[in-house]
Amino acid sequence: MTDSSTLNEDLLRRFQARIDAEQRIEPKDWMPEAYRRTLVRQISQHAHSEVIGMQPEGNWILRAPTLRRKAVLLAKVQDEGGHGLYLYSAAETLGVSREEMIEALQEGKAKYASIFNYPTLTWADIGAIGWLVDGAAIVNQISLQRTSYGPYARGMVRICKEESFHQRQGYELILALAQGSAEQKAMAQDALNRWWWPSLMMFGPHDAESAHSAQSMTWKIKRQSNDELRQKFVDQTVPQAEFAGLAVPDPLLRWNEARGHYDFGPIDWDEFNRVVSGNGMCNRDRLTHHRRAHDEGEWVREALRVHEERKRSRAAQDAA
Ligand code: FAQ
Repeated sequence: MTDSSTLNEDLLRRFQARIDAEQRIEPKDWMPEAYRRTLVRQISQHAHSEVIGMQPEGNWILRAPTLRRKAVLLAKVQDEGGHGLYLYSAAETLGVSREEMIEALQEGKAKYASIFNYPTLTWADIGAIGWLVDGAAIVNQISLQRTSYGPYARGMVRICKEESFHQRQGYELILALAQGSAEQKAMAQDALNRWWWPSLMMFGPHDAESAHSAQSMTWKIKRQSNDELRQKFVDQTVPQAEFAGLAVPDPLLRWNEARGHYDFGPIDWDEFNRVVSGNGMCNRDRLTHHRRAHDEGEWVREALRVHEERKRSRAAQDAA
């Protein structure tokens, strides 16, 4: 055995021992290249999801029915942009630049959550996104607050606090519709019908089909599996639907006394794969809009570059 492979094995052993001892990994610590790559993949895809996720709701800001609803929605959409920024910053600590991540998104090389490729057709969809999409996101993100990489875990703590407000405003909106006129209740039911299954898909493929889960669990990047988190979401959301007087669109859904959980019907993985591979209802629109907004912001990036250059040259002159 060569000296370098002994050294590498020793580093790997110490790295895993730190993880097993619940010590956080920080940017300057040694880490295996595959750990770094897995984090860049997951954190950047998470960031892209937050930013692309602004589009379906942004679509309704000008059509919010009251000033109060408009202020809430505006704040929520801005929060999502902020989450994207924390997450891009966390990924940058792993040696990847913002430009590289944006390029990967725009070239279709990096994914974002499939759910944001569904359209927001009615005002009730805004309630459904907060209640179900943020509700699913928060179940996953609470678990990620204890992820092994320090900057990602700390970002999640703040994000979870904001996500909790997002979920509540969505459920409150849905409740108002469900308790309103027959037409409003039907609108809330229709939104639940369309967003329920895509929300369950947010947790990713079943554990047995999940390419990255086993390694990510060993590294404690993921603390709970896709199926465990999905079950948690179903268990907490079904009583909320019942309280609102809405029916979850799953004929196989029933409480299983022996398991202490709800059983639910099969997920349409063909639909999931179709949407993830770029052929959902809104994939092309989402990326076109992102490219346009990014191009329109070029003057801001240019102004920042020039400002930084001037600051540097002034500092150099002062030092001379
Ligand atoms: N959509 O082996 P796994 C939000 C991909 S934030 C698209 O299980 P992993 C807030 C996966 O990337 C929502 N692709 O992968 C908000 C991988 O592809 P790759 C985002 C998906 O990473 C609310 C392949 O399938 N949250 O909503 C999806 O171990 C309202 C194999 O899957 C996060 O990103 C999917 N649903 O587990 C914003 C949380 N699921 O990379 C605005 C952080 C799986 O090999 C409005 N991420 N894939 O090409 C995670 O926890 C994990 O990455 C999972 C997937 C659980 C998503």
